[in-house]
Amino acid sequence: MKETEFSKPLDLKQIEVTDVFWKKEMELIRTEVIPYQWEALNDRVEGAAPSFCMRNFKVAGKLTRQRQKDANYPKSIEIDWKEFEYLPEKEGTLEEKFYGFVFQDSDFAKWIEAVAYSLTQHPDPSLEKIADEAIQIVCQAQQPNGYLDTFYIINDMSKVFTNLRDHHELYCFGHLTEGAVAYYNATGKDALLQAAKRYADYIDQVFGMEEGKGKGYPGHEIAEMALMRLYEVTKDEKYLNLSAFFINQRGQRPYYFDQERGIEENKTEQRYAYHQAHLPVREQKEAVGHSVRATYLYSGMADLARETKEESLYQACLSLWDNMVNRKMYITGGIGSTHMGEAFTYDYDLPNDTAYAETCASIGLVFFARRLLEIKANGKIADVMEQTLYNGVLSGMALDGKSFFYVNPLEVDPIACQKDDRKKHVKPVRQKWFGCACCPPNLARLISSIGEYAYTQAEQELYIHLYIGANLKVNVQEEELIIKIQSQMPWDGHVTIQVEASKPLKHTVALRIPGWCESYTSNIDQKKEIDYVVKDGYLYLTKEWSASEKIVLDFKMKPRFVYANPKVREDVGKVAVMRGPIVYCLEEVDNGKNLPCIQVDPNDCLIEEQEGTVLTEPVMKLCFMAEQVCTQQKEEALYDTKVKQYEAKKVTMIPYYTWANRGENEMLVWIREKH
Ligand code: FUB
Ligand code: ZN
Repeated sequence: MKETEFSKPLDLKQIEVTDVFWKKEMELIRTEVIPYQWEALNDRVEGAAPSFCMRNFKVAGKLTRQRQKDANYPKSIEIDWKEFEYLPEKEGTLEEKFYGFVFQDSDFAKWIEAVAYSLTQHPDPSLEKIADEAIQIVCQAQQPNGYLDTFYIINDMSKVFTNLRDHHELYCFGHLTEGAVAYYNATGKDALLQAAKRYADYIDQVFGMEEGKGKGYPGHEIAEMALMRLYEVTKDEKYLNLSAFFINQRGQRPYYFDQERGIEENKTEQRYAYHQAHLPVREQKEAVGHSVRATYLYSGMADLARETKEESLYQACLSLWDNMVNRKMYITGGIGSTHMGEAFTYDYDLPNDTAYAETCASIGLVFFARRLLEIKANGKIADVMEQTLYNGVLSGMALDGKSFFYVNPLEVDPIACQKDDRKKHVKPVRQKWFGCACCPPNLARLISSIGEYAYTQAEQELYIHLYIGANLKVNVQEEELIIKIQSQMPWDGHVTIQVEASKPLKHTVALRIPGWCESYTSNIDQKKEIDYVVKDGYLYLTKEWSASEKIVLDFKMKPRFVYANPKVREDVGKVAVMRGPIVYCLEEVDNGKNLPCIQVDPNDCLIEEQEGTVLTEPVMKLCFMAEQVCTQQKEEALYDTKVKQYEAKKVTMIPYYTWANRGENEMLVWIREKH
């Protein structure tokens, strides 16, 4: 790994997103998701599963104050711990009880993070006031020693950090820290950051290599990358070291998760892999276990590898990336093939109709991709990041921003979701909210910080990984380059980039050449003869920029049939359709029922591009002639020897992310191929 190739995301304050496509998504987050989520966090949404999140913080704050005033005030309440062992969701009625999942605190943390990003793009004093008040409520729950997790503050302080495997304290800490750093960066206000630091300092006293400290690590990762962010903003090496400790400790024998239970190693136990704790991280080559946990760990590993320039850790990240995206990823960027443990299964096992493909897992994949790009730009990694964003991530949210998918399948028959237990996790329509509301706020924080994924800066280069329209202020040799990007992605590959310098400035603009385009053209101020180098999927344009110059790029975008590796048993004899980064699907509302009865001959098929809408969303639809099995008028036998007849049928495909916005109906990504 070469330090000269390292880059970092631009500060969101340097970015003004102007992109038609992403601006609309960001506006949905700002105007729909953030206010709705605030109501949900306060249990004010009629008909939605209550969150209990802010309520838990208030109860914890009250207990913290009472315990400070009165040394004899009970430090625990009577609870049946068994109830929390594997099923953390608990209903109760008593005032001073904890409600919801053990990780309910993280709902606030993700919300405040999204608020922070949104404020950088759209200052909003009344939202900021609500956020400041919420932060106050959260900070009041903090213990004098810095501990801050409402589940244990309310239930029993004597048991803190006794169940790292299941109880998510370090997960909630991680989210809290990410939210705190984001809010500080956006507003300069540090109340939450100070709280996160105090909590981190306390954790640092409890865990570490030193004698007497615990040797544990998070059951659900995220603290690793959160601590790296805390280190970045505070420059306090304590946080870097703590992150490194958690990463290095994972998978060491004897297994901490056994030790904390006081049990012997169980050789047949799958749960080590579920937590990515089966091996020390540098020996891990295969993405295993719970897919969100995995991507969060790998993101933390990439952060650490970059910071410490450790080649072996970086190589482990690359192996895990390779296994994940080349053997375990749906074409949509979905990961996690089974709902059992929300997990990866085995190589090339990608069932379409029982897929889990949690929205959070795709988001985690995007986190990991960006971090790998920070270490070394590579077009193939950016391609996956783009494909995941436009498909598996965006499908998580309805076009109006009012409902969400947790699970993102590639084939749906609504009746199966009702009647087949193997598919009950698949919903044919998005839900307003979830008791376990991890995905919607995760979407909110990713979408509202999309600029951090599109552009990164190195000493000599500005990288444009995603063509998202924006005005950027880039610092170069203590001067400023203004870069104005205009693009119609994902519908059109024409991009213009205006570079403005108040005095001549030498810098490289590194432009990703999307893997999906067969050919492209580029020019500066209409001069075709430009000096550039192409490396690892990027076009490096180095020159002395002066006054105002315009780069024009044309990435040829046309529909294409895509085949899966034949080892993907589910997709043998089937094709998917893509255009640019967009994956397409058939929906019943356009094509009638029984979508698996449709077949297409990719070698004899002219795809017509049709500008249109799905509801009010402007999209490019694809239409072509296919065939469909003729169904007889009278009842057909379940099995017979009659050769089936096919009739011509014109079909319409819509972008995958727009499916299930027009009511409950069938959907299909992989279409049967006619030979
Ligand atoms: O455990 C916390 C979050 O809830 C996970 O990241 C999601 O997969 C969901 O299980
Ligand atoms: Zn989720």
